[in-house]
Formats: sequence, C-alpha cells, structure tokens
Amino acid sequence: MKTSKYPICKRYEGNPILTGKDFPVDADIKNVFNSGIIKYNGTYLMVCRVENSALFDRFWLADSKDGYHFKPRPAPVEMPYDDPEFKEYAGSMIYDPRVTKIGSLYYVVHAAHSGHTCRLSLLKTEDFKKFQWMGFISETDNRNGVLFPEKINGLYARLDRPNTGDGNGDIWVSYSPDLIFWGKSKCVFRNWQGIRWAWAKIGPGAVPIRTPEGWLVIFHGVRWQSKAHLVYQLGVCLLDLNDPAKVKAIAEEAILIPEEQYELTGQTPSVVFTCGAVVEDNGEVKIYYGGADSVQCVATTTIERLIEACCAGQRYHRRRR
Ligand code: BMA
Repeated sequence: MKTSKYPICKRYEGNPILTGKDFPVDADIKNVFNSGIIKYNGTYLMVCRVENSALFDRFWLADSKDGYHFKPRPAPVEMPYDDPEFKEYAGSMIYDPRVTKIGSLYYVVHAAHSGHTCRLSLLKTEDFKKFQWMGFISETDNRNGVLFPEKINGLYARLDRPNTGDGNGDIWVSYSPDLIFWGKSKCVFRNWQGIRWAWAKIGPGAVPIRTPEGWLVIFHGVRWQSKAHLVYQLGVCLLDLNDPAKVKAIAEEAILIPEEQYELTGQTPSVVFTCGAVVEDNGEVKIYYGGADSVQCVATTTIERLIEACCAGQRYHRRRR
C-alpha cells in the first residue's frame, strides 16, 4: 500500500484554538467548531459556528492577526429571524458556514435545519457588519454546500452533499446564473469510489483552491467503525478546472484522521470536519477544522503536499485497474 513520505497535515501545537470558554460567559457557549474562515482586510476572520447548552446554533465572528490566536467579537452575527421563511427552516439550527469571496462580495453558504430536514441557505455581505439573506438554494436533505471562488464557463458553481436516500452522501457539482437558481447538477464522485476509508458518505469541505493542476478540494469522508460509531476524516482531490465533475486525482489516504484527545472525545467522538482553509502567499495552507463537534482547531500543510498526495493516490489507482 502506498504511504506518504511525511504527515500531510501538521496540527498546531496550541490546539484547540477556540473553545466555548473564549466567548462571553452570559452567551453560554458550549461548543465552537466547523467554522468558516476568510482573509479580510489583512486579518483572519472566522465565522464561528457556536452552540449553547440548549443546542441553539449561531454564527459569531472572531478575528486574528496570525491565524492562530482568535478573539471573538462581543456579540453574535445578527440573522434574519424576523423572516418567517428563514425562521421556519433555520429556526432551530444554522451551521457549518463556508465563506467564499467572489469579486468584491463575500458569500456564506450554510446548512439550515428545521428540526426535520436540512437545506442549504445563502448569506451575502460586503463588510461582515450587515448580512443579507439571499434565500434557500437547495431542496431538502442537502448540506455541506460551498461556492467556487469564480464563475466556471460563465456560471457560478458549487459543490454540495445531497443525501442519496439510503443514508449516504456523495459530492455533486451544480451551476447557477445568479446564485439563486441552480441546475446542471452532476455527481462528482461517490463514497467508496477510489477511497477505502470513506464508505459511508463524502462531502465538500473548504472552498475549492485554484491551482495550475486543477481545483484542490479538501473534503470529509465518513465510515462506520461500528454500528453506532461514525468516524469523520479529511481527504483531498483534484478536479478539472473547466469541468469540476471530472476528478483528476484523489489521495488514497486521509490527510487528517481523528487521533488527538480533542478529536476523539467530545460531543461527537472521532470527528475532524472542515469548512474552510486559508492559502498563504508561500503556498502554506491552514486548514481550520472542528474537533469532535466541540472545539475549533487548525492544521497546516502546503499546496505542494496536497497535490502530491492526490497524484500518488492516482498512480496507485491506475496500477490497480
Ligand atoms: C455532519 C455535519 C457536521 C458534523 C458532522 C459530525 O453531518 O452535521 O456539522 O460535524 O456531521 O457529527
């Protein structure tokens, strides 16, 4: 079996970088995890997913100068709860925000759970002070949506994870002329297709990263370890720049596996889950991820290592065919 020369991701030694205790006491925040991230005006801006003891989820901004030390703002993001349509579906849970900059605007795709089922919902902001709700952008039973940072062949594009009806989830791509109406949907790849460690479901994670080799996509893959125990890991693949439904290569190994105490124990044991990454000018990639649905963490790697991991996997799969 092919193994990598070195660990693909290196955990930050100060993990977790945010816990519920970092937020104002009266907000009663118990968990902070699966947060979105973007570089904004020279600072790292995290759109934190926070949860209180009643399991009410909100978004809360936190700022950092170095990408490791984050300071939450005094109050959560104001959401359009006065809109009855939003309230009906997102009333109990908004979660897993993914932030994409397109042109001069910032978009947050997030999951909105009515208590019965989940949809993708879209927010837009210019300045992270005022957020405009653009509506729901998927039917029910869909989550983990993420926008590409540019149009592809004249259309906005997104990856998401519709549940395929049997408890599974696969990665799909869809296109839109206006970010509201979506179509031309195609399955990109299915769980178990090329990856041994994710036979239950797979879904997109961070915003796709443009490289000369293709779109680098960090995704989550899930397997049943026992009847009642799902394990969430991170993987990486390369998609064709002009047609992201075409997979160019998938890393054979997971790039981050729950191993540390803060990933193995918590609300949901054995979970590493990402909603965002920051690419530095020198090619370093900071992957922000939730540990055990409880705390916010970060690990680093490079574009080069991620591409190498994808291509090594591809050679392995070619050999086997
Ligand atoms: C997924 C999402 C994530 C969560 C993960 C593990 O389906 O709901 O928010 O981190 O499950 O529980």
